[in-house]
Amino acid sequence: MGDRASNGSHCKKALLSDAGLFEAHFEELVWELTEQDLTDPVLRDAMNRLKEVLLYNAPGGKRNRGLSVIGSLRELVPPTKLTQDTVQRALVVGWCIELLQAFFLVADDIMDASVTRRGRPCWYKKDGIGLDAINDAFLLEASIYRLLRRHCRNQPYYVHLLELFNETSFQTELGQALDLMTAPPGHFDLNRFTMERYKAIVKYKTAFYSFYLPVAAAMYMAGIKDEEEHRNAKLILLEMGEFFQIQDDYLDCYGDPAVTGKVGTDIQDNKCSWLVVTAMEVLTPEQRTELEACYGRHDDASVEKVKALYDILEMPSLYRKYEDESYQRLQKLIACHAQNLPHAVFLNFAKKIYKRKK
Ligand code: DMA
Ligand code: MG
Ligand code: MG
Ligand code: MG
Repeated sequence: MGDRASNGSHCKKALLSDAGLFEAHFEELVWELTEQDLTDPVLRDAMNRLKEVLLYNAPGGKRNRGLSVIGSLRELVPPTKLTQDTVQRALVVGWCIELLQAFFLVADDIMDASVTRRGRPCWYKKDGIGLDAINDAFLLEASIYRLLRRHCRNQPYYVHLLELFNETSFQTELGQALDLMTAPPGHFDLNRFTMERYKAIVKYKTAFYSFYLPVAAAMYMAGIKDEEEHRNAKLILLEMGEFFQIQDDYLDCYGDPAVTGKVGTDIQDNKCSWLVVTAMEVLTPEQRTELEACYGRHDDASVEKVKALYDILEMPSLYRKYEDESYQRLQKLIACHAQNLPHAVFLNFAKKIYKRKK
């Protein structure tokens, strides 16, 4: 198995799109992580477990985050300067972001008591897994740093990437902390659902890791370290990230589980979702009393009452209005703040998320 990079596979890979290349690379990374170096025979069972965890939890997503590392790098570096090795490394860094996402999702599904993810049972819901999934999440996180070390250790941007992944993980964990403490089970006080709180939660739990991280990684790989450039990119990307989570919240209630791959839990979980925060802004006092009596409850009748109220308040049309406004805002931000960075870095990303159904 040691000699995988045969000429044959290189020829085949030359014909693949970035998405195809990205996909094709995964198996090799799993092999590296589980078979190549830690060969102590006493670890065999643990390594088999890691392999199973990687195969179940890393693939199967939309890949927006992972693919945008190579996508952004192609906008930042002229094709003649983009070596085969650099492309390979961008694919690895992209997979590191997908692993970070898998790490967060395995834990998030336990904390949110979710049932399905990507059209299959959540990992912790699988027979015989349960809370052992907590350690599996740690393994997914550790895998990131093993890959970065193996593939990028000699690159001038290695320390930048390490700091970026560390900082972004911390920001996401702070966001998850805010998300969880704003959804205390059994507390039915709607006052905590403010737009200000909402924006803080989504900026930290979603926007940094989903939007700034992949583009910032590509910028460091392209040798762009300037703080002002990063600040500008962040401004645009965090706006996109906020909208992305608003979509996620909308789809939690209005999405088709057959398309999103997950069944919503935000109402039952008492979450500070965009829907409840926006509803709070337009409710009558009577409707507010009704919402307070049903939100955060697990029985189907209560959940249905909340959904009926959302329909009466015309949340789908408020959402579509918000989507249009957000898109306009984003175009302006790109025009004003992209400065030296190619607009395509941001526009490519925007194209993938606006009007999404999953
Ligand atoms: C997701 O928030 C945030 C992270 C860091 C995983 P969420 O719980 O709304 O996500 P999902 O709807 O995918 O469970
Ligand atoms: Mg969740
Ligand atoms: Mg969550
Ligand atoms: Mg959600």
